[in-house]
Amino acid sequence: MSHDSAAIGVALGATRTGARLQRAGPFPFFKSYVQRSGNHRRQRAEAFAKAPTPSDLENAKAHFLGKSGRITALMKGLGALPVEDKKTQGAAINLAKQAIEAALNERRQALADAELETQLRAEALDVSLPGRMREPGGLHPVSLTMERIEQIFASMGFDVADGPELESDWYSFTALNNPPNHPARSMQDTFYVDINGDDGIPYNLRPHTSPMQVRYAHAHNKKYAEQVKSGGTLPEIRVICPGRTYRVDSDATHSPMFHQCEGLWLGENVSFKDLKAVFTDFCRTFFESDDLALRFRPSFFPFTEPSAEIDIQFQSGPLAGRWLEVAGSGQVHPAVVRNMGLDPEKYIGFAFGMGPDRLTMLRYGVNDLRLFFDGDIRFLRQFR
Ligand code: 2NL
Repeated sequence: MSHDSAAIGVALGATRTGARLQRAGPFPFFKSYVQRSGNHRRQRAEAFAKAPTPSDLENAKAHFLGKSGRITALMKGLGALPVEDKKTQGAAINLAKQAIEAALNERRQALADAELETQLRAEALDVSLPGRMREPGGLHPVSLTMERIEQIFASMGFDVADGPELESDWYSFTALNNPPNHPARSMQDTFYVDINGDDGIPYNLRPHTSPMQVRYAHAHNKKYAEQVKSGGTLPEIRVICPGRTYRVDSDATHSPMFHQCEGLWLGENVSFKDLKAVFTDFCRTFFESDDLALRFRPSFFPFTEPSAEIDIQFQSGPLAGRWLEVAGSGQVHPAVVRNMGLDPEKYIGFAFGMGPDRLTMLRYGVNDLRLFFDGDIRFLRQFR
């Protein structure tokens, strides 16, 4: 507003010149202009100052400087004046015009400033607010369990092996004493892909981690072949194989993708007693409880004979007294030992398979397996 008044001051100076000239001349047009010029100045000042938006301001400008604006009309009127007056009046009009333009620009700037001010206010940053922190990541609860299992078995001298999730029919089934068309294959009904293996049978998504133990045994034999050939003994095979596995199954307790961790201990004198000792030790360490009871319940698996389910029983806590199945196990079937490239008359041992998903549910009290695979951060962040 005060800037506008300053601009009007300039305009006043201009018209003062016009007024002096006016007194000397007999031209009613300019007389009336001078008489009204005070009003014009006020009107102009108000018209500009009141223009609330840039487009209103441009309309106000048209009122003075537009095609049929007042200044334009004055300019047109000049033509009728004598040459001397043309000069002086022309100069006066120009000064008035400049003053109008100055006032106009002043207002334009003020409106632009106000707009910028509003925008800055709207986009204001409160730099005193604490920043939005990126949450630290964490391991998935099942990964925590896998790492825990690996660490416990590693402390008992077991190697940890890894292998392909896409397997040949031989490694997934045949090598494990599960010949084509055997009804026991339906226990591990899995997914097949559109690519055939060398045997003409489609590759499968491994339904258990057992193929990895067979692969590990082959690699082990190869590694020590020279040593054995020159009269040495083959070191025992002690390995666990954790990983993703697949079966056609999906409900609250089964997921088409799940996890397994199998273990194998083969040597010249490895017995069921060793299985009991190793697995009891594992369970007590895993569940951090010394008064955990174990039960080996007779069962059937094609790759072990005899076979047993392993149940555990907590003596205290929310699950106390109930028998909970945690693993399958057994003495490795002689046919499987042979498929591993070893003489079943010489090598004997045990294998077991457990579900890290289920162990995670038991350890943390999770009641629906699907929570592990939904990817809901509200569930997962509880395990950090
Ligand atoms: C289960 C059953 C089991 C095995 C897995 C195995 C592997 C080889 C040879 C012999 Cl290479 N056996 N694995 C043995 C018995 C049971 O798992 O229900 N797991 C969750």
